[in-house]
Amino acid sequence: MNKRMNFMFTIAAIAVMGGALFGSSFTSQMTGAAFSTDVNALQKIHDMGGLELVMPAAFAEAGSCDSDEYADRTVVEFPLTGVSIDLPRLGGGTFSAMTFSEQIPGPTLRVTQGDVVKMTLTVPEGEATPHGNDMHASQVSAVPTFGAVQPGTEKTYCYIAQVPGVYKYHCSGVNIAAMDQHVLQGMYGIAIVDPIDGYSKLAVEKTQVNANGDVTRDRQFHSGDALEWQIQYNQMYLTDAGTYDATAMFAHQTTYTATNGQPFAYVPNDIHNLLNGHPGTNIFVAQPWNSMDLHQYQSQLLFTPTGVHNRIFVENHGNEPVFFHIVGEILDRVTQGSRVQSAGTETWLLGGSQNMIVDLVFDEPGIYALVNHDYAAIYTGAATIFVAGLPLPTINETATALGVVQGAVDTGMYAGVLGNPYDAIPPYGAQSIHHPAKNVHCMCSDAVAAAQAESGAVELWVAVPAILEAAAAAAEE
Ligand SMILES: [Cu+2]
Repeated sequence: MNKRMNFMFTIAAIAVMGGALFGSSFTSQMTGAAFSTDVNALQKIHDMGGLELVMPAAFAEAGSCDSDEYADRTVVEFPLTGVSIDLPRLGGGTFSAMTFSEQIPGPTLRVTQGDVVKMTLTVPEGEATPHGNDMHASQVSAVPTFGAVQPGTEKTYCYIAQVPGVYKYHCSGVNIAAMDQHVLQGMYGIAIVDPIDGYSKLAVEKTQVNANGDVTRDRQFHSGDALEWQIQYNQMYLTDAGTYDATAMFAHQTTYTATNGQPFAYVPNDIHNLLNGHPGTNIFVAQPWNSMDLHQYQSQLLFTPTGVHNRIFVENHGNEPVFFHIVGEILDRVTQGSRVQSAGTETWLLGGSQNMIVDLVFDEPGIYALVNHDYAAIYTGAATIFVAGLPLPTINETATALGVVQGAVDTGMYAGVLGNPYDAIPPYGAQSIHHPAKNVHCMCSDAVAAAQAESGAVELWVAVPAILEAAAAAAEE
């Protein structure tokens, strides 16, 4: 069996397993052929365009938005577009991305527990393939709700977000055929469901020496309000031409590990080199997206003050586990759904399609690397740099010389001057501490980047050279 045949067989086998799971009438037609190498039977599935399940008429109403249960609840609309575009890949060139609304990950939905989500997926005319949307925050019949939406059409379904937490949403492919390709090439995102009674205050474990000279516990409490982040992991499997490499996927041979759609999305770059007073000199070893010409794709840093409650929404969309660890820090609390799973822990494990909320306070100014502590993941893209406080003296001096340091000093972090990357920040909720500024950053089309700028995010590739030029001119006078 050649590679391509092997690939087609496996896809078909998965499709049939999915059918068995859904108890479809189609599965019974396939009994006996499902796991054989009967290519004719497999060809039949392919010709059918995946699983076109025959459902009883009553099921056709699943996910309807016309329900008495929805009266008196807040309805939150969540429109998405399923569209294929080319996006840049690490090391140059592009890859054949599949996206929700021209960005990877797709837009983040944020609702409060008990809200109704009204999700509409539009697939434009001319799109090469149908798409679907499986929202893990819902509890509805998967069939036909998550089924394929044909090009030139749209589909809406509704559900009540009953359980708080972080939830993946992802393309369900063409009735689950080619779902792997659609998700791994970019069709994924998250829904955040805030708890109806809010986020709890955070207890951080400390010790102190009391008046008698005894070392005692000194638990410190922070309010439920927090500076918030979103970090989503996935694998990328690419051929040299930038197309999806199914053979690599089945062998679990990761090309890159994407953090919010981009390997090494949050590490230093040209801008930080310039502000560090050494243009052209890397202040870190790994700076793979290192040119202001890369615009929204240039990597950025995550800035946070010390002593502040951070809340990180984490989702593992991928095929590999995530061993979530922050070098130099301890995770003060880990929550899944409405349950605290751990407090004061070094690393927390997320399997595929699993999520958590990490609460932590950075104690000392410095550089902290958030990693998937799987070495294959770290070196293929799962390294994210948090800069806590104002630990880079040269940047402080440069910013002072430019007259822009006050913003950093006032906020206790460089985001006061540089902003934090747009795509690392979820939509604000009732208990969000707002970031002082955002900068334009995403694995997205120019149109999405322009929309970020329009909403007030700073285009650093425009702003920083302008500031430096003005400073140089002022120095000459
Ligand atoms: Cu799709």
